[in-house]
Amino acid sequence: MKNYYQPEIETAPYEKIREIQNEKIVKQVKYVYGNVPYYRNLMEKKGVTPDDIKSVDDIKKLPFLSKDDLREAYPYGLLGTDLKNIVRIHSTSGTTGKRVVAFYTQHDIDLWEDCCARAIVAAGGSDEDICQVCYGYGLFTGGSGLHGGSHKVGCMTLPMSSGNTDRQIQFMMDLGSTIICCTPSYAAYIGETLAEKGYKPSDNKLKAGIFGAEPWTEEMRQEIEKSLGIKAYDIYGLTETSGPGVAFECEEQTGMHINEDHFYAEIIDPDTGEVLPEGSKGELVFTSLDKEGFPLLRYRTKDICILSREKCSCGRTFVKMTKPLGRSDDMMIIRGVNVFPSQIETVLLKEGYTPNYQIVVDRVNNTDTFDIYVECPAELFSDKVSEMQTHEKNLNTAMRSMLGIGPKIHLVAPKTIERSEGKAVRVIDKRKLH
Ligand code: DLL
Repeated sequence: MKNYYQPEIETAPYEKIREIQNEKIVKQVKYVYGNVPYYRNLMEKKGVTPDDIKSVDDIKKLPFLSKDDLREAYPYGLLGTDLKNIVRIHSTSGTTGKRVVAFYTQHDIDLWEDCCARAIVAAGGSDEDICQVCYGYGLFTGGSGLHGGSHKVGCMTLPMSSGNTDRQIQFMMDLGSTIICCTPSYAAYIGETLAEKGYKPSDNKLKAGIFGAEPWTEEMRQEIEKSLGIKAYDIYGLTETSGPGVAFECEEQTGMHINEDHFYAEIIDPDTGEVLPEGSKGELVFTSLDKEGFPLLRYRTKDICILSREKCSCGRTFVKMTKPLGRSDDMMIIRGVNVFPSQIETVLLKEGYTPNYQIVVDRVNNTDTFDIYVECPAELFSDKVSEMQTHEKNLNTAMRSMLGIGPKIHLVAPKTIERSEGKAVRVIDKRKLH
């Protein structure tokens, strides 16, 4: 049986979705032009007025917004309504520069929670479920977003927040949680801890996990599915567009459906800003279609992905996005070679290592250094130096063939790389500090 949270829209014919988008974009552009002087200035500079926007086809005439604009307009410059109508804020965990602060009216929260509810139902959730939310609560959007969605679906919601893994496991086992929501790296850690405590995957009642907020590979999905005995679903979003639930995976697990009645997606060439045709790889750009508090038009996410309108067996008609294949800004250039952390993770898991690793890039005597610290699984561990060197050499060869560049591999003892309860810190690029 197929389950949808809002079937009439989730399975609407493409023409119907387009009609809704066309209606909404005309209103949203007028709203932003009238309420957000910062964006009105950008439109005026480009010589565009709301009258030029008659359908989503005209979106390409609008100026882009980037994180730099958000910094410049910080904190209130992109607000779409009076502060008295705002009921909440969320914010990014950004460690450099000013944080992004997003504003929500009650209407925005309602629509956001609907998006998260769609994701939970797509993962098989219903009011019969017990949903353990272990994304961080607070300024981060993960906890509140999935929490609100879980309420809407009618699940019994466990507002655990992240961390305190022993307590997570105790609640999970005692209350019989059936759905877990957290970052994939935390899911992997919970799986590992369960095994250490002597639990088999079949000992828990979990059936599904909703994981996102950071890049993760197909190999990592398989590992989590095995260790927790669940089906693992991807969920995508960013603070600027409200949070998780901009896009979510269905049972086909072949990309995430974008909630197109609320967000219009484009793929652009990150260098030229040119809109690329469906199927092209490029930077994802979102236009909110019905936001009040923080209505962003043509926001550049820096996430690199591909959109596809291929028919999905789940019956949903929303366009699908691939997992972010990297970010136009987290791509590392090491000795002139483009390297994405996700490629490194793919090699590690293929070679039988765990996703506990750290990449350290530095520059010594004008030459980039590239080191990867990886925990050695117990079955590969040996106290013979020569054996360990052989493992390191093999891993170096596998990396070189994937990346075109060979890192120095350091196998370290199990459990020595710090575990994450939120987003894992995978890359330490010391070059940026110079
Ligand atoms: O991470 C919102 C979120 C919370 C999404 C919980 C999913 C689940 P930010 O902290 O603003 O918001 O970070 C947004 O994280 O631009 C992507 O680069 C990355 N990201 C989010 N979801 C995924 C995903 C939240 N499923 C940034 N896969 C985005 C890969 C993701 N990267």
